[in-house]
Amino acid sequence: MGVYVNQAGYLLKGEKRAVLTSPSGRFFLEDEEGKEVYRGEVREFGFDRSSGDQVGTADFSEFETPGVYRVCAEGDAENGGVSEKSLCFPVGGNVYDKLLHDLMKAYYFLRCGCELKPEYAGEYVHAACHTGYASEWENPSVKVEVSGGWHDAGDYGRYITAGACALAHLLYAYKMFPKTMKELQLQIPESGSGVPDVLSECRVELEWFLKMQKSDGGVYHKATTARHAAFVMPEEDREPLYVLPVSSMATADLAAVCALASTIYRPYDGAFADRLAQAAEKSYQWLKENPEFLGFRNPPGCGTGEYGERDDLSNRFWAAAELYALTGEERYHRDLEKALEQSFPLTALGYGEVGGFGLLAYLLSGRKQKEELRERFLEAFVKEAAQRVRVSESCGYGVSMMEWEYFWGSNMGVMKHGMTFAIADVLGLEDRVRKAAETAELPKKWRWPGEPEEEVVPGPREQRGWNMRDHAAAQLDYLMGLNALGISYVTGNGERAYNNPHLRPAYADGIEACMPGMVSGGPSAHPADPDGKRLVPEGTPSMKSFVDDWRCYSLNEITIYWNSPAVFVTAYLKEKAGGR
Ligand code: 9MR
Ligand code: ZN
Repeated sequence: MGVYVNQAGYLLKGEKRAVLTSPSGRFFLEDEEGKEVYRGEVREFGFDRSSGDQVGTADFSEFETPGVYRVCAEGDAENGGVSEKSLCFPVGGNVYDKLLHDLMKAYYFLRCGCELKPEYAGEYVHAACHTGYASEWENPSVKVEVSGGWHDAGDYGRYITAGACALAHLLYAYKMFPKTMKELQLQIPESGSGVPDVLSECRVELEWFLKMQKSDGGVYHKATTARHAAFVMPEEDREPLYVLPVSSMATADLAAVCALASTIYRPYDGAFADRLAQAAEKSYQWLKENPEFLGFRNPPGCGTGEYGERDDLSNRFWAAAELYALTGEERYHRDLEKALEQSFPLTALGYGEVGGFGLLAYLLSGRKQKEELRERFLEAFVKEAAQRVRVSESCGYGVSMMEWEYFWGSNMGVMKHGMTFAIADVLGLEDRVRKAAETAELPKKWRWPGEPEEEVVPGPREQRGWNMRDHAAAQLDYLMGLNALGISYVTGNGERAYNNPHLRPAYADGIEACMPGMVSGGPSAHPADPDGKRLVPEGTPSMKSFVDDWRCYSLNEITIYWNSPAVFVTAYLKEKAGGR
């Protein structure tokens, strides 16, 4: 039997729950001295498909006394009344401070091209890495200086579309939750300069973006070695570096992100804001001159991340929307409207599909908006959030994931749904979402090619009546341990946090504890690496298909765009709570 909680803790106001795999009976809350401080009845949910368990909820939302507690399930007389206890967790107004700090500080640990010094990195130091010139893959005599930015993930590659996604999450978090994001102190080399640390950290990636732009505005898709390095420290990876050919996705994403960043950095550094705006316009010009989709496939001999896409429709839309937000010029408005004539997912917040960023750009621009467009975008977020409410009501853990949605990097899915709830709240759509959720339908099962259709029998549904904030919080609860394995998926955060990511420096530095703040990709019902397949037996329920093993890249890697939606959701909850 398990009693699962958010190991980072619970804010004073709002939903507080534990999930129990003994679905009925009574529970109580015990303080650090073992004294009972609250008592309640377990609310039975029934069979939860993602975990394969019968589950129930211990709801202690009304308990608002700061402290450190455990949830205890009262044992029955048959086993002598022995109770099962959860891990310890705090309740209080600042429980997410360390988490948010660590999630954002993780980017410092991923910096490339510079030394990580003990003043900022503690024991997780390393020498400057990947500082040599890179050769153009197709024309190696052309050398370019592209040092800097963040390592993408467990590997040492640097990829524009992945970086754009992470930057979009972080910069929109800054834009939408300014108090929290501005106050965040990261102890990085730029701290104390008068610029918020979050912006200093993001500038590291933006400066690298600017280096990846060619003189004609086209943007190299990525900068990597030919193959992923061995599990060595970054400065020991001395294979030749390459920049890979321009893609229209990378070019559009750079235009979008630089336009977005330009406005944000303007109050702190006008010259940098100008450089960003010029870069955005230049790449946009390239897009106009190259209207055809220019995709990306790894050329023979190159085995690093591909980040290929089937089209660039959402990327071009996003670029037009951000340039409209930046300049207010009608030509960009026309372009974004034109881009909408073709179909792509409007609310996506990923590294491939980026439409949702375009919607945010438009809705938050403060520029003249067409009423019908505005309404269409709002309605798109309403529909998406309502469907995600419906999904979370069908999960005993309150997670907005169908049992078949646990793929490689599932934690990003969970956090993106958290973002959707947060966005719906900020845009004032809560009532509309609640109403739409009553009749919303579950998403249609994604099928492997050739997989036969089967009748989907809807499982239990618990209409919890949560607001957007509570739905968003439930996604973070899951990440932080309120899941069927009772694991916190953020290193160094929570009593039982995973510790062995597929992350080269974390392995090669020989230090037992992983650097804090790294978000694992999380469970996948279809492990795509040999170790994962062996270590997670076939038939394991989705939510339990995880193993904390550094070899398993499809289950336990980290990436810059898995941390960033967690930053967004945590910052939202903190800003919304205002210290309570
Ligand atoms: O998340 C990506 C997954 O869906 C792909 O199947 C996989 C294989 O190409 O790549 C994953 O992305 C990785 C990228 O290629 C390189 N950096 C780390 C990314 C996360 O594992
Ligand atoms: Zn590096």
